[in-house]
Amino acid sequence: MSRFNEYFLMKTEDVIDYVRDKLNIFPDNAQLSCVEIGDGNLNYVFRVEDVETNKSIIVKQAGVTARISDEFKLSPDRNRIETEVLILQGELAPGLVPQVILLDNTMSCCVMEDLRDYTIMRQALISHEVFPKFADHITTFLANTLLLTSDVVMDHKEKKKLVVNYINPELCEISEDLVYTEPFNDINNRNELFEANKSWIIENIYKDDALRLEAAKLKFEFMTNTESLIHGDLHTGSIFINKESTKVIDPEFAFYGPMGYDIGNVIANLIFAWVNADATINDEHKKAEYKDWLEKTIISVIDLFSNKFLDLWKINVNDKLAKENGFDRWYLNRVIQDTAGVAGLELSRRIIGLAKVKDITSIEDINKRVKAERICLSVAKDYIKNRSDFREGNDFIQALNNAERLFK
Ligand code: SR1
Ligand code: MG
Repeated sequence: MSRFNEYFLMKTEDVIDYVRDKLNIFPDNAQLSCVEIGDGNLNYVFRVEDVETNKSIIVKQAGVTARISDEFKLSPDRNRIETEVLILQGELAPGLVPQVILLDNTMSCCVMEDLRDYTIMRQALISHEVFPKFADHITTFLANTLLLTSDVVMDHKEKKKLVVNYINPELCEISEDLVYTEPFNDINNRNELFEANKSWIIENIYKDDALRLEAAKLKFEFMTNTESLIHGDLHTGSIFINKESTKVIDPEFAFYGPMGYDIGNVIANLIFAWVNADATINDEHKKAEYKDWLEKTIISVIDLFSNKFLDLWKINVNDKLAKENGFDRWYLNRVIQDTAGVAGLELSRRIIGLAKVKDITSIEDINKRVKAERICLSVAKDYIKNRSDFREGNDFIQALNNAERLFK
């Protein structure tokens, strides 16, 4: 009887046995090595390699608590959700997610292709690399996975079955708390403010009742709008990239929620890269060039998404009433407004809350980090409070440039 018939959290030696037991990928006599390479907040990620041929695969296992803290008790069922969603997204957006090799619900783990020729996008952006094809790739991913899983396109009963299959209460609760509730007052006592910005945040964020009211509206949109099967955590740490190709990974927060949640996360994380560049590139010409590429990318993410969404709508819409003239644009406008709101929430929570991003924490100069955080929080307030004014990519950049001017 296999020792992998009952769940336990594996160590590297176990993972080698596991791969030999479950898969026929490596020859019986192959010498295998295994290292844990995960740097996310929740799971354990192992690379298993044939030492002789360098052929490798990834084994990802979910624990019963988050890797970042035992405070978060989490069902390992998130591994099933992640793997099933990867398979579905691979059908809807071919080539834009990694290949799944195995799903094992008993061990709460999955095996997938090793993306060795790729870098985690956050790291690459911090190193100021450009990816000219990113906007095109990510907008295909967003438009396809979001619109094609919605009621606009799907048979409504089939869609409801997916809503049930992807109920993800524990991971949703993390987002409800960390993204929506906690950044706007320290209600759970978990926020981690950068000391030099503490009083500014208390004055400009915690004391802004109108901002909290808008966050409340967005929170209940997130909790009640079963619009599309969303990725649920689409930051630049969930993207593997190189010059030619983009792969979206880690959809363990996936559930049926509002489309704008995914698009807003992409926008906010490009803005983190923008403030990082502003703070860390010394050569003024290179700084301007890199910020300009990021601005153009942000504009393209919104505008290409909108074009692809409307094109896909024309071909795929099935609901009879959704074919009504003008409904597509009305619907899209709502998604873009929600995108602005979510971008503002993500910008706020990564600075105020406990789950930080390296783009900000790696800024060593205190004054430059203060400025970077204040730009993010100022544009965040604009996105959240005035979200109904946001229609096009340019609107997002104008708000960013307005926020930058406040701290010149
Ligand atoms: C306790 S988990 C903290 C954060 O890490 C994940 O990547 C999500 O973004 C979550 O909010
Ligand atoms: Mg993740």
